[in-house]
Amino acid sequence: MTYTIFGDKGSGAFSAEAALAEADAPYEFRTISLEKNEQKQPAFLAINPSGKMPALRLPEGDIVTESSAILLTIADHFPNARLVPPQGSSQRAQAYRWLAFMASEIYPMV
Ligand SMILES: N[C@@H](CCC(=O)N[C@@H](CS)C(=O)NCC(=O)O)C(=O)O
Repeated sequence: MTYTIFGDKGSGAFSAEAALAEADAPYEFRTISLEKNEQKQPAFLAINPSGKMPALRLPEGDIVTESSAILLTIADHFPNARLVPPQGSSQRAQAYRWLAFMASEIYPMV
């Protein structure tokens, strides 16, 4: 069963790809060309109606969007990869803090 990332090279999809690679997860990368505005075409809007990448299709078929949700989902699916610090630890709280900060404050600037 494979994870599918929808994104483009040089886009924020890099974070999802890095997490899957770090977890040694099976995945494929489907290119949605920003240059060709493919993120606004019906085929991709059916995956993410907001027309933004990345989007992640889970092996069971569910779609996850929003980069921070995607990263936390991958961390949940591959606990042995230890992509986030242990549950309940202060380090985990700091990881959540920086993820939220990057998604809500940094990403919109980029
Ligand atoms: N809140 C979203 C933001 C995603 C986002 O802005 N992605 C950019 C590419 S890095 C995008 O799809 N831009 C195309 C557009 O807005 O038309 C997230 O964290 O995943």
